[in-house]
Amino acid sequence: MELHFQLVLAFLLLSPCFIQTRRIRGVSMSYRRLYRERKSFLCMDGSRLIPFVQVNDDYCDCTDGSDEPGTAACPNGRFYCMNLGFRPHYIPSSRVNDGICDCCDGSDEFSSRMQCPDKCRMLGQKERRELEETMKAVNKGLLLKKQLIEEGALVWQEKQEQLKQLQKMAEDLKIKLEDHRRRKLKAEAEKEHLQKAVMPDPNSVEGQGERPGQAPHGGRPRVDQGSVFHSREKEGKAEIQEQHDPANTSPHENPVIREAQSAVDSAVAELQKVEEAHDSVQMEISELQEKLENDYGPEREFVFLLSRCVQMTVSEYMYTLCPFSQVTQKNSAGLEVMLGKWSGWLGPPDSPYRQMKYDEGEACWQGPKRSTLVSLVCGTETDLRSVKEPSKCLYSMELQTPAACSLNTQRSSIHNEL
Ligand code: MAN
Repeated sequence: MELHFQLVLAFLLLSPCFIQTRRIRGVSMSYRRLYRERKSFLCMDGSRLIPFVQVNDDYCDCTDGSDEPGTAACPNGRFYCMNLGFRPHYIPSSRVNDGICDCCDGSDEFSSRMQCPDKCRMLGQKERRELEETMKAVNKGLLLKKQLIEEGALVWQEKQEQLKQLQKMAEDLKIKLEDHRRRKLKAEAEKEHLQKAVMPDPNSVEGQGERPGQAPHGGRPRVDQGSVFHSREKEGKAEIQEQHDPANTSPHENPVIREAQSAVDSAVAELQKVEEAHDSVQMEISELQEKLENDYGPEREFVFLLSRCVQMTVSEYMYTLCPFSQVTQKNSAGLEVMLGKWSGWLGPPDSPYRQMKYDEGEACWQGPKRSTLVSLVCGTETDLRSVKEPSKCLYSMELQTPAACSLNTQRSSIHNEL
């Protein structure tokens, strides 16, 4: 019985079918046609023609390693893992029978002490389940993205209206500004006129040679126009004096001039207020215009982010990302540091919206100015997924949002599986 079994085994081992299986081990289906047991084998680089028995005989004959795909004989050989039920792939031939399971079907350890069970089906099932989850998430993300695009359209409209209002305000303020400039000039002219009326002509002979504050030839003393500092007592006296003898009163003690000066002062103050309001409206306009000029994606899918800031706490720091604006970091003592201002999209040319750059942040001690790279990934929520500082003062964030979902995300996931 035992002898019979040994004979069957010997027959099987020597049968051409077995030899072929052994010879073509580690070869993909598409290359199998090059490994034909009844013919000689031509090295794939065309360098040598060898008898087929020399294929996978554990001796390297071809310089490209193509005669030994199933052994570790050639340093540049590669072994094909069929991995049925999962993904086929190549491993370097040096890993064949090295005691480590590389192929999930265990085919690379065909004559080693290592027992490699076939895990491909299980891995394939796991990956397909994960893929289904991803696809569900992407599909959900794509639906949510539609809502975000609508939300973004409203934000866009609001911003446009805000811009119109600001521009109207700026126009009104400009008119007001001109009006206040005129008022100031008028007040100044009135004051000058009144001053001239109570003061002698400085160009007259009488006024020549006079020193500041000195009375020209017994005339009224000249006082610096800017100084209107009097004691109340003095003021009272001056008013009385003027009532009796206006010619004896200094121009600044003269209530009419004082009134004219205060009219000038208030005109100046009013003008200043309007100028400040105009400047701040102009500043808001240019900030808003700059925002509206940004690229928010082909469907303006990222506009909604203008009205959102996202936060994440990592160890002692709280990070805040206000998209298209800035990134900050607050420590536990409440000290806030700027990690970068919006600079632009930085993704690769085929998907530029995959990365945002924020730079020109607060300078790092003995280091560069802080800057942050934000990677956008498809997710069903808009939130920070991670924040890291891979090197000192250079930060990286992962922002998940449905706005980053695309059919490509779906396709690339499917593509991975094949
Ligand atoms: C602060 C933080 C850190 C940074 C150091 C650099 O502590 O901004 O993220 O690494 O400064 O000195």
